[in-house]
Amino acid sequence: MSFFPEVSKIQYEGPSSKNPLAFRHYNAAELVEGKSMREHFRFAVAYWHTMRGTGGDPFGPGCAVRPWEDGTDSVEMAVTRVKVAFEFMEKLGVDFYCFHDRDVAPEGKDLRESNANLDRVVVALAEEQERTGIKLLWGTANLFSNPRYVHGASTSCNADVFAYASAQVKKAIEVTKQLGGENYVFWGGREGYMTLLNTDMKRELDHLAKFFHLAVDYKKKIGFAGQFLIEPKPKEPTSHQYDFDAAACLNFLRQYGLNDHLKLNLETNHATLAGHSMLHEMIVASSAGMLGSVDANRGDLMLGWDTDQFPTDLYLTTSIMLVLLEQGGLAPGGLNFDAKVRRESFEPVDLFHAHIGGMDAFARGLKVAAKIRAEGTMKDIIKKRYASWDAGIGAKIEKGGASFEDLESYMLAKGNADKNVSGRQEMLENLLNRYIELA
Ligand code: XUL
Ligand code: CO
Repeated sequence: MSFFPEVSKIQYEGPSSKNPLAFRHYNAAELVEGKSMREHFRFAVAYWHTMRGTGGDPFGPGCAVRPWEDGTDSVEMAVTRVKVAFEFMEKLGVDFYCFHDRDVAPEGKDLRESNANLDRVVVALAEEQERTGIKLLWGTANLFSNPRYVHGASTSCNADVFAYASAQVKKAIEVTKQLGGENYVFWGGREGYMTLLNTDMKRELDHLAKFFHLAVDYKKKIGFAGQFLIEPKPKEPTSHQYDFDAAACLNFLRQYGLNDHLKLNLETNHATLAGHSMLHEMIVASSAGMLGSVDANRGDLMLGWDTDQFPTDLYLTTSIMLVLLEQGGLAPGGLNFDAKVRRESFEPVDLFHAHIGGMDAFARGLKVAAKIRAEGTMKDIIKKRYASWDAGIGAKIEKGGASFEDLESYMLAKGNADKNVSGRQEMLENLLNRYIELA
């Protein structure tokens, strides 16, 4: 039985194709810089959006047409949905998926029943992974939807909630390991505050760190070899989330001695909510050796919330791919489409259009980035911009061989600094446009 009878396996047809259900740039086996596109991207489908998104918003209920749904949240429905998900991923040709525990299996009346529900669905997931070869990029726990998490999970004022969250994460890590998950993600859904009038920030941060240390201990104990990742986001649902941005997360991890155990999972819409470009976040994380994975999406610059749209912007995908090529890839991380179709795009086929667009935008970004790197012009311009540091006084300062007194004597003798040269921003923007035209 097919859940998407109108769609067959999506093929690469090349840039001149006019078929909306074909790739024009993503060609899984094509080599770029000696590596196949499949290996570069490690694309993943986000189960929560693609399989559980209904299109509901604060002004109306979901209106997504999903013929396979029977209107229940039963375990049987969850098992059927696994088959839908894998047919979708097979036809799309992605190699990975990601889930929260509560996306794949319904929450029960208590922890015991929730764990049992999860176990039943994990059997179905394992079977489909085996049948298709599609793998789990990362698992995670939903520590934000149930009302018990109203004040947060590990940062809740209620110690019992911390205990519940720990038990839930313990199970989620076990299941991720069981399914061969290559990473495990922590996104602090409500780890933050709505008002400081009722918040002991220091105590909450200490608890957050305690929670991560417990997770790290358990990971070691059960021999889970996957990479732990923390996902920065500045706000929404709380007015201030503790994992604000890459820099705040790095500071937190270092302050609490966690930096050898977790890397970052960066998301474009979270970067822009923090007032940063994704490129900024990528460079902060990558230059610290802490960029682990990417949630690929985009926001809407007109709107101040997390719209989780599919990435289509070539400047964005080019900038992401430039950093990934520079750091030698993302594995064991990958590019997870943490993105949802718009409420108005309510037919099943829209899920294909959305992912095809995202994958093509990244393939094109990869080609542009590879071209930029092959020509080397942009890198040379940056290198030349810092030429004064390669010899003379610059080299001396970098090597630590110059004190304030030395620099004063140097400048007293010289009288004034050498003239500055133009930053050439517009010329560089034009150059970038040329590469986008060429690729
Ligand atoms: C929320 C978000 C999450 C995480 C996983 O904004 O990005 O879906 O990626 O919990
Ligand atoms: Co995300």
